Amino acid sequence: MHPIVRRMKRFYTIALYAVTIATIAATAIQTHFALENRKVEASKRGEAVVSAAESQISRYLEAGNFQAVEFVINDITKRNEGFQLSACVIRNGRIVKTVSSSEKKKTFQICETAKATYLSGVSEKDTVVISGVNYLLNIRTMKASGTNISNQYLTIASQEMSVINSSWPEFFLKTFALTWFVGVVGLLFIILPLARRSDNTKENSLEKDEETSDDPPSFLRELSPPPFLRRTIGGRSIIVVANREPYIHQRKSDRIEIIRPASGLVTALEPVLRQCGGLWIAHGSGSADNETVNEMSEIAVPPDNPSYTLKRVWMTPEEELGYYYGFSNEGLWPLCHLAHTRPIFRLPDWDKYQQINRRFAEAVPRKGLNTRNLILVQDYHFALLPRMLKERAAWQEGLPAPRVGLFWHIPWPNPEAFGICPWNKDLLRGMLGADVIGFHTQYHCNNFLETCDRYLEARIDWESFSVTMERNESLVRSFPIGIDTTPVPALNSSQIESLKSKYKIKAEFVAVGVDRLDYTKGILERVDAVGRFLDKYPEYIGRFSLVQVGSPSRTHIPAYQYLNQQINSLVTEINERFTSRNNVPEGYLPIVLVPQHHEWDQIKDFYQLGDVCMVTSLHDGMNLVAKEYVWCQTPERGALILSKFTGASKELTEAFVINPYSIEEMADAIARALNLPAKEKARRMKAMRAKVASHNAFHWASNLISTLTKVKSAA
Ligand code: GDG
Repeated sequence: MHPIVRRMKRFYTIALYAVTIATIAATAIQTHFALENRKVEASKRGEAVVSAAESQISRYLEAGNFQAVEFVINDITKRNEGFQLSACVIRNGRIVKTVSSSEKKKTFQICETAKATYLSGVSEKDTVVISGVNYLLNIRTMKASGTNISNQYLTIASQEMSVINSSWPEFFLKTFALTWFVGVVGLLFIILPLARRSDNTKENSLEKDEETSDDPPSFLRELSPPPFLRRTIGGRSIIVVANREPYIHQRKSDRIEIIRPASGLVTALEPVLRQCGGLWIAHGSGSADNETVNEMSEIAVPPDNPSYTLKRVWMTPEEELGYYYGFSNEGLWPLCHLAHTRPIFRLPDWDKYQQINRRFAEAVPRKGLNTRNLILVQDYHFALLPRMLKERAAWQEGLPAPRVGLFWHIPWPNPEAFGICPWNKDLLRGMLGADVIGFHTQYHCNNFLETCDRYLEARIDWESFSVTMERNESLVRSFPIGIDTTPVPALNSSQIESLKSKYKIKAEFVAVGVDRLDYTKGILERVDAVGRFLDKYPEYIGRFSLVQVGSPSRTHIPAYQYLNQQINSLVTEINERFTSRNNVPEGYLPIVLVPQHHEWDQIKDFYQLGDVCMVTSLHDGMNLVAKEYVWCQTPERGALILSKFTGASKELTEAFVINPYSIEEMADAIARALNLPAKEKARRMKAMRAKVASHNAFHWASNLISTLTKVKSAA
């Protein structure tokens, strides 16, 4: 949500409370004085009328003209104003007693007074005339004989007058409702259009908003954790264990460069630690990493505004080769992704995997840890770590163990596929040391439970979705991950043009792809689909380009080296095919490949360049690129093509959901996305944007953490 809109909402809520309280007070005061005034005025009017009438009555009574008396009294009553009551006792044709209300007295008191005064000394023979005028009630007048009737009349009058007394709350409520309604409607009329205007302005030009705002621009602003996350964490300390570090120090000749790695895990988790503090334990993989830490191998990060601690764990190149490139990325990565790359499991790699898991377990501090601490173990690099943490000697010696959560960022395969791994049982046993095991989708949770059912002697509870093994119960839940939804400044058209000229993009229509160069991301299929699109829709030759941003990844692994070669040769082939024609603009390339790492600020710009974003993964736990594009691109411009094999496709249903194995389907989807009417484009993008905003990285962390804080720790 745009900060101005957020501020408006906050202001609106406070204003609402203020108006309500002020209205209550004002109405009470107003009611009091208005009623008093009315009574006083009514009394005065009534007094004047009645006293004039009384003298008439007494004259007529003296003359024995009861008809005239009745007429006068009726006349007073018809005026129906003021509350006054008078009672006359007539004996032998003379008024022997008159009781009249006095100014300001409440009428029921008057009635009571009249009754008391009148009843004393009145006999059966006496004639009684009672007249009453009341501005609310039409009190009848009476000429009667005897106590009973008069008494009855006074009782009626008395009861009716109590209505006047109850008119205070009634009057109050009416006035209050009216004032409150006027206040709120007024606020709505002022604030809502302002809020809407500010939202629209943001879509078009966020920079302008920020110029006029008192706050610093959004990209400089440090967010504090949203209240729901602060509540969930409730003063607990968080320890993240992940292979990838959020900041890598790299030596570049005589200076040190800080790099933010291309990693979905870092994208989602780093904002959480940045806002909540804690400890991030990761592999120190940069060439200058050990020059920048203290004797505990720790460094405060982010470098420009430290808010949490990064602790680096060291490993030799040989260990990295076995644990990271070997077992994790040649074994588990292809095992969990249905991308038709054969997993490779080697015993030495398995040894290194166990060894490094143990080293990371040792890096988790022992001192002071108890059940209030939360250890969030990340991903397939650390399947053994949860059990190792639970078995640590210190905790067995009586100290309560901290709660351990394991989040698996990649898909979980079916039991047959997982059975390929020679150490499948060891991996499962290791994972089941965690109190909570999370996946992106329910489908992966189901696969996991079925896998445990197939390979372990463990109690599987399909009702509570948990697995109990060796006294530890692990809840298995889906926690779809999100991104940091800090507002992104919109580029104006001249910035977009200069970006195009920087990357030599000659086309009118641009599709973007942003990926780690990985065979699971369907980059070859995407490039192929662009070729097919230009074949099928030749009017776009010279007018459409795919800009493929690719961050080199796991380049030590032969499968990745081979992928890079394949991408390069397919891109070259397609570019040659469509640029050898006569009528294409000079310098035009159907596919602009940018195979290098970029900073986040540049990635954001690439997203805004894309009329279309292509996410064509063959298999993906979630895929954050899809969410980032939806968040960064303005709704009027974007369209998302999204593989149905991503976790994101379960949420972003307004995308063009495609099968990346169908080149035809992808080619047609590009055409449909480019030709989508602007209104429909905006509708789809806005709907997806709302979903991204309501399930951001903080919601993900909050859900995971709150589940973890609720479980009963076994140790
Ligand atoms: C795993 C799962 C799951 C890309 N190039 C650069 C760069 N990126 C950033 C993107 C995005 C992230 O990398 C990639 O996100 P993915 O979701 O595609 O993630 P994977 O790395 O495969 O991660 C995946 C994810 O974990 C989270 O749970 O969604 O399914 O495979 O944020 O913007 N970032 C920078 N420079 C680049 O050149 N800085």
